[in-house]
Amino acid sequence: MSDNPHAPNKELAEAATPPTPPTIYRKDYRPPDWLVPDVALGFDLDLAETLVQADIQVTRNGDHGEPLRLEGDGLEPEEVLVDGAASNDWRLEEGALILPLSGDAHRISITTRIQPDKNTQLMGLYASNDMLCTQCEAEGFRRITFFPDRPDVLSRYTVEMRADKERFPVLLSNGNLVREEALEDGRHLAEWHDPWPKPSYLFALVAGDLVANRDSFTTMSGKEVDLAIWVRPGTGDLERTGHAMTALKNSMRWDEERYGREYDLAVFNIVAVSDFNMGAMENKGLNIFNSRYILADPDTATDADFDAIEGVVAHEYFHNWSGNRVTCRDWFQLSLKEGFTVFRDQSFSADMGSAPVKRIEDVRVLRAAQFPEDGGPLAHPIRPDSYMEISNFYTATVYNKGAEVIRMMATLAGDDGFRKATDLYFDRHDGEAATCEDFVLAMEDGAGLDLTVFRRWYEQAGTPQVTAKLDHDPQAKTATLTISQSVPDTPGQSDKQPMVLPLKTALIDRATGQHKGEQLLVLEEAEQRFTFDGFDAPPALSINRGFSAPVTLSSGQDVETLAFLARHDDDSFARYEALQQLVTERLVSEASGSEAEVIDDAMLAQVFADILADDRLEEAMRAELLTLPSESFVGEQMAVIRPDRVNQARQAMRKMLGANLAEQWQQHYVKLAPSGFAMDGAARGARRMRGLALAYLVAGEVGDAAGTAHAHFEAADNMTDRQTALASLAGMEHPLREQALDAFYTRYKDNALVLDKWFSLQALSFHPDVLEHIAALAKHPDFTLANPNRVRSLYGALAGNPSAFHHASGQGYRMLADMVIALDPKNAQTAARFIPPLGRWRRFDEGRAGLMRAELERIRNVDGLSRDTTEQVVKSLG
Ligand code: 0A1
Ligand code: ZN
Repeated sequence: MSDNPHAPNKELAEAATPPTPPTIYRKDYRPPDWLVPDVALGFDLDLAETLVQADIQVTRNGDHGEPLRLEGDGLEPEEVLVDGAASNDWRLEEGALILPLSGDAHRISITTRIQPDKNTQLMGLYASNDMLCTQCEAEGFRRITFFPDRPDVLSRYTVEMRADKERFPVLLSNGNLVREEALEDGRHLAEWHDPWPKPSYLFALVAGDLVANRDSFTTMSGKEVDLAIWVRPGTGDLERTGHAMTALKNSMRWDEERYGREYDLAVFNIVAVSDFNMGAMENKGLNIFNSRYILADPDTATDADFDAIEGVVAHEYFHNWSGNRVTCRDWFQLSLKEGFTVFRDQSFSADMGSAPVKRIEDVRVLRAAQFPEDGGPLAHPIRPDSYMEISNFYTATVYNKGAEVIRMMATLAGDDGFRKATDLYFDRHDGEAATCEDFVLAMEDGAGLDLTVFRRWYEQAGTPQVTAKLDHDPQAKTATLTISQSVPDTPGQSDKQPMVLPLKTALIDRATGQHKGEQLLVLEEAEQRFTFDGFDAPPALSINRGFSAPVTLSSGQDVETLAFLARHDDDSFARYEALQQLVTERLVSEASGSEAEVIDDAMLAQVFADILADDRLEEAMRAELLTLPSESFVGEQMAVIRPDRVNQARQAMRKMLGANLAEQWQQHYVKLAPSGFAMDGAARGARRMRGLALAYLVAGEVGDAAGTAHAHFEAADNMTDRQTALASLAGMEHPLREQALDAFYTRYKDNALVLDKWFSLQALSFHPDVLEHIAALAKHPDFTLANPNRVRSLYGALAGNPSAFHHASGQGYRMLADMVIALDPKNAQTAARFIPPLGRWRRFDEGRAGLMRAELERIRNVDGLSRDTTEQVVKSLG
């Protein structure tokens, strides 16, 4: 404190801003001082109190005199033994236990006591529906016992679990079950051993009253694997595990066929839990899932839910090799396992269903979640250079852009080269904690590539902006393509280098709709020219086909050319893209009042009509093509986002298309009416297209729209149809709205996952009173901050509904901030995930930007704000 009487104001202001957590840098990585080859854990499990005994063998790693540092978070050791003798020669430092050791190898035994049912953070050991389960990635293991909780310390685990047999009849951990015994006082014991050395973040246990869907799988070398998916008894959940089991077996076979990777234990267990911060977790041999990614039947889950389950089950299974057998050296390398595994699950889903549709969906997700992140205050490279809280880096950049980076390498390598490279990567690093650089080296050595320049994808954040211009020379009969790129500045990074961009390209003859073959153009410089011979007339440019590079591309082609591509491009992604571009340019121009030349109503309706009449199209692809870009995506294309104007323009376009093409929508609606329920691709495609037709009929106010939607709702024999109809009704000012919502609630009030949908679809609606609805839902007896799925169902939808969130009153921002402040002390990880929408404030008009900033500042000033939320808020304020 200063003595100067005039100074306190500034000092008070400084004192009032809570401290910023320290930053951890990638460049500071040092190998661990101590290794832990073997771990024996003993648990006396109970909801209120669990006793943990950890016996760890430690060995000095290299020649140094550093003490043993065992991380801890909220733990007090009850007893510390060194080689069996009690020790007092230890201290706690920032929660960690520091223990000086004289020799090079010791056995350390530590007893801790934890309270699972008080663990609202859902990290470490916690209770969910009277079941005990764990979540250790990234740094949850240190909430269970003191340990070198970092991914480059790999240990063999033996786990002895003891618990009351009646309340916890099922005891699961990683690896294989080696012993089961009855104990006194109604207790029992199970011992598990995992022969594969693993980092502590892959440790897991589950104890509870559970039932299993059991199956088996024979691996490519003929080994039998017992499979089980565990759920709560008496809930109807067991009957909802069939799809996940099929997905698991398909994943196991696919990884053998496509990557030569075989499963490596005699059992594979999956447990579904209701309270989970993320989607699922790949713990060795014991995957733990958010129940929404396991449970499905046609009555309670949509076709999209079925797809998500297939993808997440595959994702977690594929981690057994890309993540577990080869793990990460440190958390900066997270994309090593996540980007690669997302790429693997995307390829799997593409093989299981329609590859072109899957590609469009993956790009939609990337554009909705990752592009805004890359263009905002939280932008970071796929391999970040620093963090305050690692939980904040499970991002769309690390996952989805990371997958795009792997995809580009796969494109450059070709199928055979890529397989050689992944074989080399797995063989070279099996049992190791590797780096992104190791992966790139394996790509270079295995596929014979030089990725020197390509490595910039790991270093530079920001979405490259690409411009392509096609010039035609009628004399020389050549077409010349000039492509240029620039990578925008992002926090802490400016003056960036050009990236390597593999751009699949075709030049399409406008008369025949044909081209002479797709070419892979690889752009490496800021600007490059490519000349093509043999063009009497200017061709149409089909570029970045299949979205071969994750960039924003403007080709400056006129409306006629884009409309031609939307009708004729033989690459479905490029076809989709052409129509998206036509629509987006029109909406942006309307919302920003620009004079640009854009498609008019008649021409747009004609393109839609032609696509509606194109009988070569699969229904799922037709629906994909005819789905308008989201309000958020359109807003992102504006210099200053005007959410209300985007909403008006988009709604007007839906109405115009609905009304002008009423007959065609009606025809499809009738033609696609099912004769019975089916789950095959064609039936699902038809459901989707019919749902889209309904949405356009409603938007166009064709006939009795509410009556049609309500009839659809009433007739539905599956959740896809029911939800589509209810989403339309939820946006209407009509008595049938309440009637349908009430009916849905009454029918599903005991199914938490379906109730989540009930919350979401009301909060996502186009209803004029949506904000009041959300405020009322936040007070609904079924709303709770204790369950992350429920929080996301309401507040994720609020943040995802621009009309509600960006309401000019600022009420949307306030509601979100109120929730973050209430949730942060209970569950920091989940709370912090709601900051990025507020962090987008710079992109909006002054009024909204000010209101958003004010909410960030209000959150920032909360006493005792978590490290998770502080990091996101501080960076968002900039
Ligand atoms: N590795 C998991 C994601 C995950 C990360 C952190 C968690 O903590 C709550 C949970 C899961 C995956 O990629 O599926
Ligand atoms: Zn993952």
